[in-house]
Amino acid sequence: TSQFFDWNAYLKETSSEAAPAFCFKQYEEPPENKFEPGMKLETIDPRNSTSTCVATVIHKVGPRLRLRLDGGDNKNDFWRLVDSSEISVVGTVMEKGGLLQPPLGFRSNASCWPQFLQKTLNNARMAEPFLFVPEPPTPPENFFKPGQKLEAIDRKNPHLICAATIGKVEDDDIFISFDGWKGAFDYNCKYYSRDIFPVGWCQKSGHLLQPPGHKIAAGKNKTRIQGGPVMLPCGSPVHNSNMIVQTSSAPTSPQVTLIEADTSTIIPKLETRQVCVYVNSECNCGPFLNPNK
Ligand code: MLZ
Repeated sequence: TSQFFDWNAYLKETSSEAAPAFCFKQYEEPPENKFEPGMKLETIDPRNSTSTCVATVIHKVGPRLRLRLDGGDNKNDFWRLVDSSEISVVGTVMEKGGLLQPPLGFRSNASCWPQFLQKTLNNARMAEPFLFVPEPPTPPENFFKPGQKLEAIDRKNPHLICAATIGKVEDDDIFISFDGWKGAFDYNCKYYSRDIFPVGWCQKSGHLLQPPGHKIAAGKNKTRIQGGPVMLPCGSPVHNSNMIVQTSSAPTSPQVTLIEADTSTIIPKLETRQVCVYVNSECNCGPFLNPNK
């Protein structure tokens, strides 16, 4: 089970405790996900909460579904749990006397919507009612305490669930801070948010958990290396949009340390990890590095 983040060791290392499961609006056992890519369902348009739209399952990970609104674009996919109250069988809104609406940014003229809808639903594979799991109960009050650890969706990268800590707790609100990321991804939410999970949820549900980040202050040599050194051919462009490269100041050894690389966008399902890159000082460093450093 070495593929899983060792929460026990981390809790010890940080002398902290996990937020107890009863704090969360999640089932103790993550629900089964029997949806399949291609199936259609009804959901609230996340960018326009007054519209109920048709969506297609694009992908599934553990109890989560990646959804795309029919008639919309492919840049606004979003994720829902199989036990979300925001998804239902196609036909639900009509039963209640409502209508299926075009998504915000519907790709053609609004007058084409009825035709588009008919076409998208014709011969579609509908997600059957038994696939939808009722929403778990809401805990009676906010039981979270500052300092407790949890697993939380990174709302800027919603495919990721990461190690996090409860910050300020006030009334129904809690502050979620992501371990090792210097506040860049932190947010406030309700204690009954569906975006937060107890420690161990990812492992139980077969979802990847992002371990704490290791942002390193510039100029300090505090790199914690998870992966082994990677040898690159001389002059390799060790720079792309997913990497931050830091050169060491020692003039005799132009060592380059790649302090952060999100491999998830290059190789899906790999964790964000740190890699150390050594550049041969005898040769040309390529177009992306300053040879005088
Ligand atoms: N590669 C991205 C993702 C970071 C994810 C952090 N999650 C708390 C970045 O470095 O910005």
